[in-house]
Amino acid sequence: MKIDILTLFPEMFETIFSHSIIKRAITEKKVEIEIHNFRDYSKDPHHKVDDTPYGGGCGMVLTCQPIFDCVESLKTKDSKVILLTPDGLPYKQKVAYELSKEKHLILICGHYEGFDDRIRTLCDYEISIGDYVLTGGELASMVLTDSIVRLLPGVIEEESHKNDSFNNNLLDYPTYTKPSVFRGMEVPSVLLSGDHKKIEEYRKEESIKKTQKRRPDLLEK
Ligand code: 6GU
Repeated sequence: MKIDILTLFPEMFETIFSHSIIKRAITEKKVEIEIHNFRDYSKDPHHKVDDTPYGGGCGMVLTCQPIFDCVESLKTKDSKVILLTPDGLPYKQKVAYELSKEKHLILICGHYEGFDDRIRTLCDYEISIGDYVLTGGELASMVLTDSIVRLLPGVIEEESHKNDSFNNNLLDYPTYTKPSVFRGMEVPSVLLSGDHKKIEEYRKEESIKKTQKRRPDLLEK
């Protein structure tokens, strides 16, 4: 998979993908991630990328030209263009799975007070990562990239994302490791029993109990 990210703040991405699983996915060529400063595409003599809103109001609005030119220079028949915006569709694990099957993603990070609404015509999807407002789409594009790359074939064992929270609308069961007693807190004895059928039942029950307690909305789906 190739992921192109359009931003005015490329420095924000310098370390985020240089660690752990995403770093390994890049080294092993499971994914290629490229950061583009769309200011470089501005045809304005001062490389301006924003202007005042028609109709008045406060703040500056991202203009069409640099973003259109940047997207059009990257886009192929295999591309899906995604705008990160608080008024987009809520991002869910199911969407991450769907996007992980694509060959090429182009992520556009909005910034400042907003963007010219005609930029939406470039996009296949508009996505929000939650009901709160960020200063820009950069963090959101990092969230999408991380959650999608871990699902690419060979990046982590499929067995480990089969049990992820939100699969089957259930939260994860609790896990433990050595020692079996820490400061008087004991690991549930069933996990030490070696009875795999019982362990599986216990985990399923714990998943359901936790979901009922913390996220009953998931069970209603
Ligand atoms: Cl994608 N962008 C911004 N600016 N704020 C957000 C968001 C995105 N998702 C939730 N809040």
